[in-house]
Amino acid sequence: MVWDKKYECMEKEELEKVQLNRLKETVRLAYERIPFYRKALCDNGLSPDDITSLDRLLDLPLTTKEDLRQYYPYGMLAVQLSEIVEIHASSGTTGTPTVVAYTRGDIDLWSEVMARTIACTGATSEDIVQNAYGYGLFTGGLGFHYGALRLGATVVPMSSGGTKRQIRLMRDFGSTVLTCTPSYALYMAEIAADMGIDPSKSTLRIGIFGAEPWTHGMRVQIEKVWGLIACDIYGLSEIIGPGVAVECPAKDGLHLWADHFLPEIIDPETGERVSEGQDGELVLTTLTKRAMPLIRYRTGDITNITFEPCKGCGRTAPRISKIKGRTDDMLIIRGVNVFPSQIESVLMEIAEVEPYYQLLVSRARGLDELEVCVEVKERFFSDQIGRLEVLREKIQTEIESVLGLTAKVRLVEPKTIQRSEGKAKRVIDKRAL
Ligand code: DLL
Repeated sequence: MVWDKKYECMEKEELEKVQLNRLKETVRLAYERIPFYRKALCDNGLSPDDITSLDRLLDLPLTTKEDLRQYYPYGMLAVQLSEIVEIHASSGTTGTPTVVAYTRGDIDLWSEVMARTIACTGATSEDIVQNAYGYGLFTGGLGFHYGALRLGATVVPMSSGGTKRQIRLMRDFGSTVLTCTPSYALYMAEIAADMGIDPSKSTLRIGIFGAEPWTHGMRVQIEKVWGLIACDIYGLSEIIGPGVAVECPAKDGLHLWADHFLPEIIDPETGERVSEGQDGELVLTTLTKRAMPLIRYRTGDITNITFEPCKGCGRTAPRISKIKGRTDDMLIIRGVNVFPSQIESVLMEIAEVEPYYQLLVSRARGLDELEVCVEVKERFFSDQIGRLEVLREKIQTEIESVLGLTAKVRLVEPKTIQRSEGKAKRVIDKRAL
């Protein structure tokens, strides 16, 4: 079902008109209410009246996470604190947390884009949505909650964790849609099997998984084990939370709601825009948010964009490719740039291993080393040592030939790599410890 046909299927020229009008309002709001943006515009000799075309966006400065941190906690608000009805924050594991705030109107907007997002995967008001994203300061839980309510579906607000209970209630309630991180979806299937419940026989028909990078290979595994259609959802707290982009069942890129979030792809090194289809960093400008409008916000996420209408569903909303990784997650191992997702792609093609792995980066005698730890399927692990050695070498050669990278491979026993109920920690960088 198309939730909002007018905007999801709008012709490009018409969409650009909507975007320009909304951009003008956003820039004016930011200029008048947020000292950071007033200064940034003045420093570039610009006033809101200069935004006469979408191209003028290029004259506006980029905003970074560092800028938001500097104005912690309320310095980026465009409204009085009394107008704020809800606050979220990123976990802040890498520094000061980033705070995001919503007016009542912003919550309404979030509910709307999330209803659109959930509907885009094929879910309807008839569905029972088991929401296993964490409720709390993380935007996943409440974002899905508001969206499912707006859609008119039945929401089961499980939050993450309590995995056995999740599985029992899933069976008792007959949940048809599961929402959680892809790594948690896998873990839940494993626990279900341990409980003697066959996950592929569950009532689930759709999974809406995101908040962390995951490859197509991982999708195949999850779809098989649960017997559902797994759609990728993308979003980030600073922009609104989940609800920025999502796949339709054609799974050919994530539809980005460009009437609310204006996308650009830039070269992360030079800041220049790259052409359609080329990989780069996603930059987003909010077009309809009141409490914390953001202009040209650097997401750090690497993707590419296409404006071709979707052959699967007919929506014209532009599509971004699955996120490859974050600019700051890219590993540079002896001069070779590699994203963890590229290693995941290689591993998912190897039949003898489980979809559980971890990357350990260290430095020995001034040289970076990468060790790939991956779980081996039970029936192969009990095999003779010789065969395991052959498997180890096969994985090593595969990584080398696909990525041009020499990595050590360590095969570990099933169920030894830590499981995740939220965002998985795939990389342990000992160089930073
Ligand atoms: O993760 C919002 C969210 C909740 C999205 C639930 C989807 C589902 P943050 O905690 O602020 O917000 O983290 C945002 O997570 O910049 C990406 O690096 C990463 N990320 C989010 N979705 C995806 C995805 C939420 N589908 C950061 N694929 C983003 C890859 C993702 N990375």
